[in-house]
Amino acid sequence: MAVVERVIVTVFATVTKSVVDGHGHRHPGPPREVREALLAVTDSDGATGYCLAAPDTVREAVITGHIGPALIGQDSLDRERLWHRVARRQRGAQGNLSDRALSAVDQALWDLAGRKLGLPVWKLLGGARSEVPAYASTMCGDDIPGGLATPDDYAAFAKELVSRGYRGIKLHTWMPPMPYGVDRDIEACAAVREAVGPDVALMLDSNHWYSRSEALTLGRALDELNFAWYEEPMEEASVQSYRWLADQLRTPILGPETSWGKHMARAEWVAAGACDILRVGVVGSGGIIPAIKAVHLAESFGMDCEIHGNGSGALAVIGASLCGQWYERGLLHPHSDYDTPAPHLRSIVDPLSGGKVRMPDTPGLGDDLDMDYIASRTVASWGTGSQ
Ligand code: LLH
Ligand code: MG
Repeated sequence: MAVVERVIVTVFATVTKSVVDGHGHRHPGPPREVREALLAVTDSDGATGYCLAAPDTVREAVITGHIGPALIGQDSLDRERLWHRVARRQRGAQGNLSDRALSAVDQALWDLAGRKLGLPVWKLLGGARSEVPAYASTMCGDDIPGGLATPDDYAAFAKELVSRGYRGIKLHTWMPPMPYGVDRDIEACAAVREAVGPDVALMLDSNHWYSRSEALTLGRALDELNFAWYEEPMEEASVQSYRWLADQLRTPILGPETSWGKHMARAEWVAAGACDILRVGVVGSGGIIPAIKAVHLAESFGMDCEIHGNGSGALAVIGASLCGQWYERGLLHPHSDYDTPAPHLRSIVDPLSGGKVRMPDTPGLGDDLDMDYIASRTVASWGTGSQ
């Protein structure tokens, strides 16, 4: 048996071409230097697994106070047991041990297992499909000329996305702090349907803070436009509001995405009849372990589960099940280049071919980390365990 010997976080400088607005939405921007963290878990055989994360998510107190004590000396292949050891510490951590930290640790452990056993994680998890259709997921609306500033901008970009091979497009329309409401969302959705015709699947992710009546007005328009799903128009803590909405619309309601509560919250949504398609994320919902539980839950109820977000963790879960139709490729924008890897990666994990993305075939999660770049741009590191 090999045991976890150390957990190390390396913070490095890299470059992004996006800006984040005051409400947390990403938009295209000029190149700027940002800090990123690489979490590394190493066992007594010398096997290491990695996961990229925000430096604050895996800050020193989280690693030395919670992750180290839960992992060091434990069998490095016991992903399920170790996930519970970390998750149980959240109750007493006073908000300092987030689901995102739990996810980073869980992903690193899966990466370690895959590298050690010579298998991609999606194979290790079960192996169900080697490729999946990708939908183009747009950035949120903005006021950038030639960007996503008007319904016509969305329509023009949708045509461009179809010409790149996408057979599904999800609009993120204008969110706060942008000042628009339901009427403009409807105009954008109608313009896109008109632009791409009836055969392209369209989805909407809107606002996140509409009232019930606003969400219903918008949903009725989506019914007319034959949308494939309707995502997060309201605060997801109000499960009854989603049940109320789902009861009145033909368009399937998809959720929850941001709700706290891992797979257990998803079970509550299914039991309440609050969604028609289940949603879970690897990064936001606590890792691969809870995401797989949510996927199997949905399958047991004859429902699809669509995985939130892009990246290697999402692909691992999608490749391991037949439940769910799509991979969320994005966020995309007329002014941003999704296909050029960030400087700390040698290639992207999800190139598009014929409207589909193939599962990675390298052992582990499949992120093509440029370790030389990371080493040469390291600005800080911390960790726990024997060095
Ligand atoms: O609010 C945003 O910027 C997007 O909605 C973003 O969170 C995106 O990840 C999403 O919701 N995708 O489904
Ligand atoms: Mg969403």
